Amino acid sequence: MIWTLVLKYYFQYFSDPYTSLRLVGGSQTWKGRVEVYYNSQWGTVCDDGWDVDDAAVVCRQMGYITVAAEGLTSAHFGEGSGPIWLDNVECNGSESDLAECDHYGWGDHNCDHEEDASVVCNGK
Ligand SMILES: [Ca+2]
Ligand SMILES: [Ca+2]
Ligand SMILES: [Ca+2]
Repeated sequence: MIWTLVLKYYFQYFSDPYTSLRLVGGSQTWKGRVEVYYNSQWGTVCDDGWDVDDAAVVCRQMGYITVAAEGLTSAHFGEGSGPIWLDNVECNGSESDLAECDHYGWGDHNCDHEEDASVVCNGK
């Protein structure tokens, strides 16, 4: 019984390679290019289908308020490098984690870095 619980927590916390988000290239901490840490590597999000609902999830996940969250396209805060982890992200806006939203699958995309997605959260 206890081992079932231990295993459950082990898999919950250590087997999920998705860990966190950061915003890069903005003049304030609450805006920038969205970068996702997955499989020990920072990567970007493609702008295909990127909209305010997706931006709201990023802002909420990072602890910013989501009113007036904006999703920006076409590498608004500059192009990232490394893998493009997410494409065609479809959040309904209420998810607590970007990884809960529908998308093509980690690393599966038809984009390049000039399509990197960004957000502007509404300050703190
Ligand atoms: Ca695009
Ligand atoms: Ca979307
Ligand atoms: Ca796409």
